[in-house]
Amino acid sequence: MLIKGLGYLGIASSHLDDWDKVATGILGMERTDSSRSALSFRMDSQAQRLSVHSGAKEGLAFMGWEVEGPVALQAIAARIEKAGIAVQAGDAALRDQRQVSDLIFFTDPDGHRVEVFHTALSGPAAFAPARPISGFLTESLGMGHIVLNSANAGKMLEFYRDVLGFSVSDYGKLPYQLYFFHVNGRHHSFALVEAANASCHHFMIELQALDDVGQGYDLAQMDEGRVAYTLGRHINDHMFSFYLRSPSGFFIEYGWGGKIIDPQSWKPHEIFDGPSYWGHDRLYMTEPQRSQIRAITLDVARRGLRSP
Ligand code: MBD
Ligand code: FE
Repeated sequence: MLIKGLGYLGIASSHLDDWDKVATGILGMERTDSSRSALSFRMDSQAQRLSVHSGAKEGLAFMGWEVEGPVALQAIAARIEKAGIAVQAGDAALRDQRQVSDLIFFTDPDGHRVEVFHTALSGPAAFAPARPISGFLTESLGMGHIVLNSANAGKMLEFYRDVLGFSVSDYGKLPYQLYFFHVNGRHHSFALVEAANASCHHFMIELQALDDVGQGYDLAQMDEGRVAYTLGRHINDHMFSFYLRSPSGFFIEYGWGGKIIDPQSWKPHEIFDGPSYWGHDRLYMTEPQRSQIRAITLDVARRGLRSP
């Protein structure tokens, strides 16, 4: 696999103060220098994992996917160009903004800005979380996962699988199409959900301890309207998590205990049993929508399904 992980994410927002409060106060990320009219957050030894800059177009601004080095960066650029998509090289100013040695960027079939980089710079000191969490699970697994809504899920699937080389982990067809992809041992680093419009559904960051998630849940619950999905556990990646509403409207999944797969032997398969073994009640939905999903989850429980 040329791409080896989700390296960083960028958000455009007109709510920088809220982003600062959520990212540090609830998530426990470390805010670094914010003198560039943008907020920058660390999650580990890497200098920057999440950046939020002020912008009118609220939402996901870019994804940064990591490759091993300059040879892999050239190889992926050639594949993207061969697929008929224009690729641009990042200049010195962009390399500095992203804190990477080199990068390219282009637009995916849904119009999302995608960056591919090699060699993220390390921060000047050890990672210092803003609240006492045990830390984030990153390293060879990348920053976490990102899930995109798409009205073009078929086209997006072809691009990410056949051009970028992501591997399908599993997929669901009903009630709507869902595709999960891996690029390393994390069950999924990327997923597509069939929807009316292209946007970010959520990104997930994974904690090293279950109690980090529980303590984050307590903090999120003190913030009226912040919790979007209650605690629950996913069927495919076994993630124990809750979701909060980010200041940009999309969700952030805060998880622990996600499944690690062996990419060499993994075979993609269809999934049928809804998203969760239990929990993940979508507090933001209308009662009829919630009860429909609750019925699926209660049926899963009645059949005794659980993480092995
Ligand atoms: C996930 O991580 C997820 O976010 C959804 C919606 C379903 C399965 C696993
Ligand atoms: Fe998720």
